[in-house]
Amino acid sequence: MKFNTKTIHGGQHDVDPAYGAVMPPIYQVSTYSQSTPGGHKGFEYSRSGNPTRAALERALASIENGQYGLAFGSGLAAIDAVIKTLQPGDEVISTNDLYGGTYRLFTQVFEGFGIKFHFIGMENAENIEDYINENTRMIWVETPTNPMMNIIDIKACAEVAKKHEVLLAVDNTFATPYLQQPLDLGADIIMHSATKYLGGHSDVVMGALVVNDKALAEKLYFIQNASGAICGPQDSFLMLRGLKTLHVRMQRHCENGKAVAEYLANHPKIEAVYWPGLPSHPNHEVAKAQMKDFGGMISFVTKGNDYEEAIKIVEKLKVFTLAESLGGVESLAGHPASMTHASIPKEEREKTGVVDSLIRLSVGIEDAEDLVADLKQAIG
Ligand code: P1T
Repeated sequence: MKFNTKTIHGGQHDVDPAYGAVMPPIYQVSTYSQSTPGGHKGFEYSRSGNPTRAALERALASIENGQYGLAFGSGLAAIDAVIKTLQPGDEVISTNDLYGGTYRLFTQVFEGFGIKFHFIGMENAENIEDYINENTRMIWVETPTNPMMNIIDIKACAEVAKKHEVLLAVDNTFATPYLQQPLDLGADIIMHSATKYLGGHSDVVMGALVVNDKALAEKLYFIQNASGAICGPQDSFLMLRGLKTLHVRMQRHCENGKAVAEYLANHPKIEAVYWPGLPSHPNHEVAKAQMKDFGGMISFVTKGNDYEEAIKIVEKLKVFTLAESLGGVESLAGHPASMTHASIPKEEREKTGVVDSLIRLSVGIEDAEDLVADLKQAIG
């Protein structure tokens, strides 16, 4: 099956043996009858497994070209499960530009349990080798990064990971499998904040993992069940509904992203535009090689790096809504320094470019002309 068919049919055979419904029913149930202890029909308790969630988990595995999918109550719950496969004393090498909540989970929760994180620039994958030692267990990559839109060469990272026998985990939230498929490029774990493009309608908070290795899948399933950070059947249904239009939504996000990025790049008041589709982007060639297109996430700074001006712009926008999150059909604007990345100390975030005047756009699927006109009236 090709990708656009998989988003609709992947893992969705025979979802309703009783009546042949084409969407899986919402099994709003916590428990299942047993004829004798252990004598059940595949499900015994909904933390351990639920038919609606199972249909979603098969769909997630299918669109990422993986064998096993797991769905969680949020993206951070999915990351939490991955890091719980490690032990005190283990080390992780992570992208230095990443979602503020991931940084907070790593530094303020897991460092307290004795796991060490190195945050480094990975645009050159050879940098990673400098930080590998006998305690290294995992490389954590976000690409494109949030919010600076750096592109990291997944294949090159996978080669380093294989050479040193450590796992490579890729947060594929910004790209989605429509644009890049990290397992095919050699990654071991794909993670998603499914809240974003996979759901696509700003109505569900959810996380996802996809892996190919059976032993790793079993470890993650054990943690999913033991720690219990699952998503409910209603949210699983909404996520499945969202997934079915992922490819058509992504195509429009990319088209509108291009129109907005080009408008901003030619604006005399704009200092820098971070979008991997611009030939001036420092990792444009890697993006061209590993991504099908360049997505709808764009960050920019105005000339003079003026905090007050950035705040005025986001307040003036009318079609773009000032809000956290991204990846929905509606366009959003955010101010990372005070919103999504406020949990990263100022001196740390400024090292990677997350300055007080940075604005992040999640370009939706409205008419591009309206989006550009909105930016025009807000920037002046
Ligand atoms: O919000 P949650 O579903 O728990 O996912 C966390 C997360 C993980 N990874 C990336 C790349 C993310 O962007 C996020 C969440 N990000 C936002 C809420 C945001 O506005 O950037």
